[in-house]
Amino acid sequence: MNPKQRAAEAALDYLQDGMVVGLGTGSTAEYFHKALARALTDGRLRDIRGVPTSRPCERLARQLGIPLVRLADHRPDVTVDGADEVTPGLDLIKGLGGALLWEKIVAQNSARMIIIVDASKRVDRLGTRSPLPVEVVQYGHEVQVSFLRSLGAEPVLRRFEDRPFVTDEGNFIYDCRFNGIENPAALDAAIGLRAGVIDSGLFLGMAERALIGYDDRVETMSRRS
Ligand code: A5P
Repeated sequence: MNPKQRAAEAALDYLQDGMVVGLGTGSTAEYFHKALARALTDGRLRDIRGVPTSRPCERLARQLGIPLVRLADHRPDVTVDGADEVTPGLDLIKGLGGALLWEKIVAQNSARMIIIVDASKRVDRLGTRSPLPVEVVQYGHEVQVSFLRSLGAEPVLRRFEDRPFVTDEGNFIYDCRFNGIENPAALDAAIGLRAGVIDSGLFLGMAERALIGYDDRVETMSRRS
């Protein structure tokens, strides 16, 4: 079993019958959806309902037969999602899959958030391995380049098949390279104040636990309180 799948399957231990589960987006989350679908078929788990974090996730969950509900009607007991970087304090960068906004809305409205990653995602400092995705409205998006540079980033507009990548909410994404983010909380606050910038892939203080997959084991990290 590969490390992503190993971490994903370990997350089943945190589910109980009857739970509403936030379904993450990305390749590791897909392993989790498949494991969850198997557990529902073989009776290991019953009456689980999912809240998807992207359109692709919603499509896959439907194909797998995982019952879905709306976030507006059901707050998840737990969200299980992947990440692009995880620090020892369980701060995260997410969003290389383009779903950061729905992912953050679902995670903020879940009682718990469990992260599933392979060991390559571990970092001592955010912004050292992955760019930080920043979602912006399309109107005047070019003016955000100088703003993002003023924060210490080198932003690149994300493209897909020769066009700007468009998120599920119809926005664009700038992938922002930092040489390590010195003060993630200050960066998060600055991004939050800027008109036209919707949100970033900084998930600070949100994950309760991370399941780190290796070739032969899963390591559990819990947030220091
Ligand atoms: C999706 O928008 C992301 O936040 C993913 O959860 C993250 O990019 C991890 O993806 P993988 O599991 O594919 O590495």
